[in-house]
This record gives sequence, C-alpha cells and structure tokens, in this order.
Amino acid sequence: FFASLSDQGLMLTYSDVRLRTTYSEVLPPDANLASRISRNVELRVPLISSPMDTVTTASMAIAMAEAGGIGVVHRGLSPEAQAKEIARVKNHLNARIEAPITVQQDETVSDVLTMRERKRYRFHSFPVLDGDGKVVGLVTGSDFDFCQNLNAPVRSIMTPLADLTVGQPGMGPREAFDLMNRQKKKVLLLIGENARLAGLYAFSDMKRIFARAEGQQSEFNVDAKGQLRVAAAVGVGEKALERAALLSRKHCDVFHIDTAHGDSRGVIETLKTLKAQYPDVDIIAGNVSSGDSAKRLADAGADGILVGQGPGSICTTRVIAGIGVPQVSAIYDCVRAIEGSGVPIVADGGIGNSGDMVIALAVGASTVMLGRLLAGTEEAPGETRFLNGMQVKDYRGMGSLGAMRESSASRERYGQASVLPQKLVPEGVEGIVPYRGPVRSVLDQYLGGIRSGMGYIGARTVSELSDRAEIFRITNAGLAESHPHDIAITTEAPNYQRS
Ligand code: RVP
Repeated sequence: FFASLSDQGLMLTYSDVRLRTTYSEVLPPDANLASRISRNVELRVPLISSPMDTVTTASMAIAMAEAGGIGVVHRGLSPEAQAKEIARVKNHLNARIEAPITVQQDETVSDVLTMRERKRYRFHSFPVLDGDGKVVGLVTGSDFDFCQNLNAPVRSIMTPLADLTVGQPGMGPREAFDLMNRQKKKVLLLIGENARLAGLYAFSDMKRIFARAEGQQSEFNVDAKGQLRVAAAVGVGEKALERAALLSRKHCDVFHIDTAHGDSRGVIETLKTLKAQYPDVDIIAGNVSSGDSAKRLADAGADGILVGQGPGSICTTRVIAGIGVPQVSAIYDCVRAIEGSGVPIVADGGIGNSGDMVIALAVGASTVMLGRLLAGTEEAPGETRFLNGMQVKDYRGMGSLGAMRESSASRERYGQASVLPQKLVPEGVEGIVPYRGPVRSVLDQYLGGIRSGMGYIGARTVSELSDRAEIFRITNAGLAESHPHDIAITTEAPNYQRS
C-alpha cells in the first residue's frame, strides 16, 4: 500500500494513518520493548532524546538510560564541556566501590555499631583489616544481628578471609554479578596481592543495574561494565574528529554525525574516517528522508540512520527550503531501501504522542527520537519559568536564530558556518513548552502507550510489531474521530495533549 502510494508521489505522515488491530495473545505488560539505536548498541526501550541544547545534557541522558533508552548529548558545547557531560553519565552508577569503609579486627562490635550510627551508613557490611592493613575477613548484617556480646572484638564474629568468596582486583561488574548470583553472596571483596583490599561489589547495587537482563525489575540501559550508555552529537569535519577523540576517552557508546543534510559529502567522509579510527564505537548519521540517501549512508558504514527532514515541531526547513518528506513515508522508504542490512533506523522528529511512536515502529523504525515531548521535563536544560500563570520551559530548534548565534555547531549543522551573523537564515524557531515534571513519569506514559499498541497488534517484540502491523490511510473525518470530540475536557489526561 505504502509502496504504491510513494510510487505515485503521495507521501503521508502520522496523522494520515492508523494501524489495524488483530488477534492477540499479548497483554501490554508482556510486550518486550528492547531494540537498538545502532548495529551494536542495544536499548531496553526504543526511546532516544534529541541532541538539542534545550533537551539533552547529562541529566537527561542519565534519566533516559535509567529508563532503558539513551540520550544524545548535544554539541552546542565546547568539546571539553561535552566530554565532561559524557563522563558524568558514565560515572553515574557506582557499580564498584573503590575505597570501601573498613574496620579493624580488634575493634569491638559495639564500637563498629556506634561508628555506623554516627556516620549514618545505611550498609552493614565491612571488610575487616589487621594492623598491617591486610584483609582478614568480612562482617555483615547477620553477624551483628546474631552477636550476643557487644564487647567482643569484630574478629570473633567475622567470616574469615579463607572462608569468603572473593574476586581478583580486575574483575568487572558483570562477572562479579554472575559470581554473586551463583554463590548467593551479597558482598564480594576484591583482593589483590598481599591480601590488600582492591574494591567491593554490593549485590543490592548490582541488582539495580543488571536485574532486568534476568527479567527482573531494573531497566537501566548499561554497557558491559555496568555504566549507563550514552551517545553524543559530533557533527562533521575536523571538529568532529576533535570531539570524537575527547569523547572516546570518556567511553561514549555512540557518535552521532548530526546534520540537517545527511546525504552529503562531508557526512560520508566524516563517517568513513570515524569508522576507521574508532572501530569499537558505533556511528550513526543523518538526517535523511529518502531511500537512496539512507542506502548511501548504510553503504558508507553507518551503524544507524536518522530519518526526518522537516517533521520536527520547531523546524521550518519544509517552509524555508521547500525540502522534506512527510515522516511516515520517509521512514517507510528508508526502511525499504536498506532492508536486510541490519542497520536500524531512528525516526526523528514530529512525534506528538505515543500513538505516533507505535506507528513509527510499525513502519519499521527501530527507535524514535524525541525533542518537544521531553523539552518540558525537569531534566531538560534550562530553568522553569512562569508565563501567564503557567509553568513553562524554553524549547528551540538547533537551526533557530538563537541557537545559530550562540553556537558555531548549529551554524555548521545547517551549512552556514561561514555566513555573517546578520545574514544567517534560520531553519527553526524558538518557543516554550509546558513544564511536565520528572522525565521518568512522562516516559512511563509513552512506554505504556507503546505496550498498548503492541497488545492490540499481538506483537511481543518491536520487530514483531513491524512484521504484524497493517497500516491504512484515514481521512480528516477519521482523524477528528480519533481525537476526543464533542466534549469539553474537564480533567487533563497525563498522556493526551491536542497539538
Ligand atoms: P520534535 O520531537 O518534533 O520536537 O523534533 C525534534 C527534532 O527536530 C530533532 O531531533 C531534530 O532532528 C530536529 N530539529 C532540531 N532543530 C531543528 C531546527 O531548528 N530546524 N530541527
């Protein structure tokens, strides 16, 4: 259906289409939202925050990864400042405690309990050292609970080193977590030469980080070392290489060659150079809106492709330059052009609600990228302010006059690096969006909406969603019927705004 429409030159966007429901054995909570932003970087949920200066710095990237998605840190910052943001995300989780609090073997149990109380430590486990600083054992909560004589020395209640399961100093969090699970150990000491303490892993922290992999509660999107995953915009040319060098030192997981025109020489050359220099980092590139362009990026080695030219809520490219393809057709054409390549597509821009996300995934995108829908949240950069009694936050296009005047990266993104400030031609606008509270509660609504869509279609996974979905075109009357109608809404729903 779509193929024949686009062959006729008729292109559609989110509000033009809906999905047919079908027999299902999938309840929304059972849908698995795991996906990929790029060939090798997995996500637990298919949501990405946009590399914009009013959307993604470290706070947003941390919140996105903790919800299972990923944030792309914008590049309207100096390379050094951007690298600092990446480091903040990567160092956010304390998988390994490098310098644990220890106790001496001759201290009494009551001394240790008093110290714990005074310092307000919430943990009960302490490695026990002798006078030479060597580890001789471990005391835990149970040792204190079952202790009869508070004046006894700690060494009399501890488990001695010889009876402990311990790890080597170089043991990574994943390996440690597996060992602790197998041996049912809540604390794992890392012991180096001469019985020196090299670190400690606590099961409660590790479970928070890794448990989802075992189908349990945590949903954090972490790398093999247990650090939150994060992406960063790098742009094109020499400056991109300079950024990439700093970012890779901070273990950034994905570089994004973010431009307004992804099918261009600068992007393809930068892509090839970065691929050669950083074989272990995934590189995504964009934006494009036609199958031929997507194919050129995939052939040049892109690990992921961003589709969307002009659908963004703050974008004026379609009006100023007359360029761009309505987003659902753009996604469809790009998916079709690179089918079988294993390169995931990010549907970037124009998402107004969770139904649009389901449609983007149903058409074959692996993930969706959000700007406006996240710009009003607590974690987006910028202060909340009052306007006519309403709490709002600023949201602006990276091609807006404000963003272009402030940052050379924005000028370069729109091919205007050498244009005089008074002659800049913006392709975006500046505005405000309502304040929406913490990003987590906003994301929970979107993810619930995606699960709901998958339930109606009987899709257990994101790829099953595109395999099973049947899409059809609706009329304006159909669209009006889709939204609440013939009623004055009296109570706002947390997941519905008519835009
Ligand atoms: P939206 O989610 O609809 O607000 O769109 C966000 C997307 O819009 C971004 O991810 C980016 O691709 C695009 N964008 C950002 N700035 C501009 C612009 O100034 N034209 N466009």
